[in-house]
Amino acid sequence: MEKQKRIVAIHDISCVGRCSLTVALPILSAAGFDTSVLPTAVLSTHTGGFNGFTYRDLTEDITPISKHWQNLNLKFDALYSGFLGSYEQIDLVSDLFATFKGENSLVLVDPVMADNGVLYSIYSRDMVTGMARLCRGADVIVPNLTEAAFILGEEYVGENYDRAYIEGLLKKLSGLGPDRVVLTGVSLEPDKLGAATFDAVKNEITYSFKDRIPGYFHGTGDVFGSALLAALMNGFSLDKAAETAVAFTHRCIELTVAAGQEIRYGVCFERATGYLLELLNLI
Ligand code: PXL
Repeated sequence: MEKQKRIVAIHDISCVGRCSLTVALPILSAAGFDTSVLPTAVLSTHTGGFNGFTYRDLTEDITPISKHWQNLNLKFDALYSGFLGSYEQIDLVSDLFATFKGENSLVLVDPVMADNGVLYSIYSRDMVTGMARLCRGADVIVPNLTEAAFILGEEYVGENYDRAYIEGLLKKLSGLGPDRVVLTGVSLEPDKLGAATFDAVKNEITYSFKDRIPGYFHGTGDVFGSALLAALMNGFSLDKAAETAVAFTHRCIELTVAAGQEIRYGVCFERATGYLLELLNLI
């Protein structure tokens, strides 16, 4: 039996409303990885759809945690960051990447900060330059179209774009540093939604789409990022990993709609775990 790979997921804990760590940890664990966590903040719920959520920023805990891990000589096969608790965490997380990655480790940054043309209300504008900086040091980045435009200092174009626009974004984002870019929430026909990828080493752009399910589903970026990482860590190409993540995320949304679940609680990814393992060729 081969050695188990170790991943650290650096996201917040939203106690209620599946997203960030309550999504990344179960998905990566189910895919067979030893998954450690570094919580960036603790919220009573996520910020999209619940009023009056509590917010504890855990910035102060990062350095002591890192020091302890250094004493343990820890290294991770993958480091995966998402929602950060403060602007100050940008440099702390950059340092974590440098300290805890091994020679063949994968650094995946999801620059979680905005959607639908709007920066999350808890963040100020400096988070945009911060996330752009964090992306420079990543191997793989997974922005949505809003985050991509913001990182590049461009206007958000809404639904108003074509294939050339997407390919421009992919190449410009890769030009910042990461060899592999996955753009989420891409739609080139009204009834299809999915992702576009650029692998700079292969100089290859690919697309993966499924039928669009109307609505806005919370936490799906984290479902997508976790499935993408699980596939990459199983040796899938970027193209196949994105296809896996699109198929899994689509199935999670489908099951959520079929079950009539209240949308703000996130998607029923638990019920699609078997499907993910099939997609990953693990069962
Ligand atoms: O899924 C992204 C995310 C993560 N964490 C928190 C959020 C959101 C999206 O709204 O509010 C706290």
